[in-house]
Amino acid sequence: MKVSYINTSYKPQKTDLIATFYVEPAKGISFRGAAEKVAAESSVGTWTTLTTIPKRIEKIKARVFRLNPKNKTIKIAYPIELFEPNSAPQILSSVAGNIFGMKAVKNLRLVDIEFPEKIVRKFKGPQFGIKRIRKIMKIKDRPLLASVPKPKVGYSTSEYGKVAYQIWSGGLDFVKDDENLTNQSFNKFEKRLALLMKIRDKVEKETGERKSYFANITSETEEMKRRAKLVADYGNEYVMIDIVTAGFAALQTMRNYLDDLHLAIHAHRAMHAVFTRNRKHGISMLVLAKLARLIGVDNLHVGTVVGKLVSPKEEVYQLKEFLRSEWYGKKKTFPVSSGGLHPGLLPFIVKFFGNDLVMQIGGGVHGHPRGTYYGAKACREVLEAIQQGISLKQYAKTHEALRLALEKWGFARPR
Ligand code: CAP
Ligand code: MG
Repeated sequence: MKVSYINTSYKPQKTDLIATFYVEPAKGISFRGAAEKVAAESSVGTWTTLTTIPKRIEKIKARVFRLNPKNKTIKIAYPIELFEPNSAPQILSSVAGNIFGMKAVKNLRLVDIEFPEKIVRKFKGPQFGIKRIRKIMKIKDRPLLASVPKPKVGYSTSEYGKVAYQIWSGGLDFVKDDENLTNQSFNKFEKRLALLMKIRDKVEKETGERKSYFANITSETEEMKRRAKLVADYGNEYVMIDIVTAGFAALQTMRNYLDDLHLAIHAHRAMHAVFTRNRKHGISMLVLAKLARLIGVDNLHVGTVVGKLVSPKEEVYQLKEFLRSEWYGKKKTFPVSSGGLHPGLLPFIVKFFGNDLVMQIGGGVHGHPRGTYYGAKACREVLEAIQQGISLKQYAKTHEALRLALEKWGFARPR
């Protein structure tokens, strides 16, 4: 019995999940044929007609309701009954599962998912959001600043502590563990946490400013829970999770677990470029950002446009707009701009993003000719100059840290 999946007169229901795909059919397969197969394989069908088909199929099958052969995009409506509405893994196994491996497509990219309100409300979303984070950090309206000690892995715990002291006392708000720094033999998680919390207290006293730590708890989920508990016991505000390598089920578990610990999530997206970078195949960063905010991260890395990692302007624009948009009552997520930034590039970033932003500057702080403290100071001096409407060149005349940073990097965009 043949089930058909293309119905261009279908009007999507309010409760449907709508996916937009870029589809390049394989040789010998028509665009419609490929669209039909994507809808079948991502909902109820398989490669051949079947002898028995339950009546329910007509109700819950996916429907291709829009086809645009010119720009090779299709829109598919998925009835909500196809999903376990609060399971990110199951939703992805449907609309982002087998279809990428089908021989019927040469390339396939999941460009966007429009989640129905009924599904969005099943997820927690960010625990704090931009407004509450600003209150906690006592930072009213300027961008927030972070730095990762570099080299990204290699410092002993005590060496790491020294760099952290310079980051915080130089004027930055957050010290961030790098994505692959977790619990190495030479820098154990618990020791690093204990030391940084002591240093954080010292610098808060010295500067009168709130300081916090994106402690990378990424690990097997039970271990992440244990580490999160330790972070909460010290009264730190954040944990950091590499959400792609940890996985969406783990992120959901941790989002639930962190509720009682009142810990915000800084989401690192290491490994995302495996599937987001190729504009013809994979899953867009917008879909990843929607899943991250849906499950509930407070900060999410979104790229820089001008830094060392590929992050196209229109993509970063779309991400920052979504993360800070009204979305069925979900709190707003801080976009994090990071990757090849240095003081000379910060004015572009602030202009592009506005103030509701976390900027992470690693090499651009620790490569400062006078070292980390001055690198951190130079970043704060940039924000002062922007606040006062003074050009960096002008401000550098009376601010040594900034002058030396501009001397080394100028306004160069790294490759
Ligand atoms: C940046 C970084 C971040 C990248 C991640 C790094 O360091 O710590 O992980 O920004 O990319 O390890 O490269 P630098 P994205 O500041 O020294 O470049 O933010 O695009 O997810
Ligand atoms: Mg990193």
